[in-house]
Amino acid sequence: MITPTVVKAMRANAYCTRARAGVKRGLAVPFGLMKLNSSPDDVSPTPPLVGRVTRLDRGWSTVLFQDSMVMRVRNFGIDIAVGDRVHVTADGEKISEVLLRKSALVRRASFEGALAMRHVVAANIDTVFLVHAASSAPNQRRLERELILAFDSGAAPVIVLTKSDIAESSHVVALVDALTEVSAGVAIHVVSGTTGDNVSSLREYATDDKTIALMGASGVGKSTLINALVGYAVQRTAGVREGDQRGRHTTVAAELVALPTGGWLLDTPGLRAVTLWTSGQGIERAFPDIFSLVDNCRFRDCKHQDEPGCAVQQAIINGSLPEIRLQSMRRLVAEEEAVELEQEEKEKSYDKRGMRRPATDKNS
Ligand SMILES: Nc1nc2c(ncn2[C@@H]2O[C@H](COP(=O)(O)OP(=O)(O)OP(=O)(O)O)[C@@H](O)[C@H]2O)c(=O)[nH]1
Ligand SMILES: [Mg+2]
Ligand SMILES: [Zn+2]
Repeated sequence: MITPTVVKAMRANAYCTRARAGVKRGLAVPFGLMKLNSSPDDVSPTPPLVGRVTRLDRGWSTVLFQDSMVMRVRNFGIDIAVGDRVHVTADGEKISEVLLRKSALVRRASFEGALAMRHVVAANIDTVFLVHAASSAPNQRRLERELILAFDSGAAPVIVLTKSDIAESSHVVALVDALTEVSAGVAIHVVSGTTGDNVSSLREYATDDKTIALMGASGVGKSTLINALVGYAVQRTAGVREGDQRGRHTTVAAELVALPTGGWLLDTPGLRAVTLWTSGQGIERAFPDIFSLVDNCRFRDCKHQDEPGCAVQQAIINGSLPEIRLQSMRRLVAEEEAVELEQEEKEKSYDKRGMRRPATDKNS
């Protein structure tokens, strides 16, 4: 059985030995990919095994196979993310194929001054836990961004408020109310990773082979929650800063952890900024309150500014839609359009210079 201990063992590099020993002995396939009892000359073509990328470290992928075999292989020039399902070359040296992703959590990489680049935070996920601390002030603007990313990923978002043990119940009620205003109908769970309170309400998402990615600011308690769900300390955690209660970026790389009961948890480093990538339906799904009003505007091309018969402006006037929400959506649409424009410019410059475009990313 794949246990968190097995996944952890990968870090110690000890796991490489099985595969490498096979290669050193001159076998055509890694030890773990051979049929039992077969000799080196008798390696019949077996279909390549599918492994799951559990961690990435500077050009190296850690890949976990179903029989608990773990390999550390090169990923030369390929677009790969934690959670990807992959094939490894017969010599066990590198990834030969990344299988089509069923979902991907993508954000804009935050390199200052650089052209827009996408960063796949997690691949093949079913649920995204958007983690906030129940003891902190509500951050509606951050949640809006996270919801867009989650909806665009193809996975289902769930809002999880941790640290209920140190939050006043009146504060939690006000927090839930504030977040519900912008939550697009997504379920909200209030839990404590430290005491384990209500953590069982999250188990319904962690069944079979399902994968849950946890996303949130540093210090909100993602890794602590993973430890609570797994049942023991599989991920490192650390205290928040005294002064402002912000985290210390304890988790530095995304990591996939297998649950002993089946299913997977994908821990991610705390994001300072939730930057958007080009969107599919994310914005529409994160702002259903505004999009349902738009249908009632008198003009089909209404900009929702000062046009007569604008249902959006009417909702702001009668107090059912906070103006800040419309402003926020406008900013987010503009941010996505800027990324799209940058991408178009990039493609044009490839065409002008007669350069080949980068290989089409089948996974994007
Ligand atoms: N009281 C209380 N403390 C918690 C809870 N969850 C996390 N903490 C504490 O908050 C601090 C940060 O927790 P982590 O789990 O490391 O936070 P993280 O979100 O993984 O942070 P990064 O890895 O930096 O992104 C630690 O001191 C935890 O003990 C909780 O439910 N209750
Ligand atoms: Mg962490
Ligand atoms: Zn309008």
